[in-house]
Amino acid sequence: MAELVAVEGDITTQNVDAIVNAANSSLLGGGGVDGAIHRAAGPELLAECRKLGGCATGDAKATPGFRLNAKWIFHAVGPVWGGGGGGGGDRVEDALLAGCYRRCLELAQKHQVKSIAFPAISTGVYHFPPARAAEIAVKTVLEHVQGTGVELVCFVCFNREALAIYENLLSESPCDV
Ligand code: AR6
Repeated sequence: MAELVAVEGDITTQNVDAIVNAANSSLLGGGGVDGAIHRAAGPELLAECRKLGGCATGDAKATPGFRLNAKWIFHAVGPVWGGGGGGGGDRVEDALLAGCYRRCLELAQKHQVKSIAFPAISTGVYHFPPARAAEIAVKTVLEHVQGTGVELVCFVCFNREALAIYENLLSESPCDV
């Protein structure tokens, strides 16, 4: 049984077993949530990331959390909005974003993570529309969390507007699955 919640705050200070990073395919750091996580985790994180050889868009790779409260960081690479080609209602970016959430839940199962916090992947400099991204995030977690052993999924929103989107979605969904 997993509970889904939304909170407003900074993902680097969450008391969970694993936090998810919105990384780029080099996995060598950047701005936004990626920069904040590298600053908070310390320089050991970059050294560890160098060993991973990058990561494909829609995939995720794990490192220790180093100086964070979280034991694990799952580095997910979201799509750049408009970067997936195609268009219309069935965009490549949607599937790639869903892949990030699905792969993080697989990593959570592998590493016996009971609680995990996600940021709103791709909704910053990658410009994925926030409401569409949140819908994909919640739907993908609801579809894939069962059987992973994860008991708490926390969507960490960086501002009140993002929080309102998630609260609205979660009020319409079964939040205990
Ligand atoms: N805690 C929680 N959420 C945050 C935090 C934080 N400390 N900081 C920002 N956000 P972004 P992306 C929110 O740009 O769009 C990096 O340079 C932010 O408000 O961090 O996936 C990487 O290296 C937004 O809603 O990630 C990549 O190159 C969300 O996190 C690229 O940016 C994601 O914004 C990835 O872009």
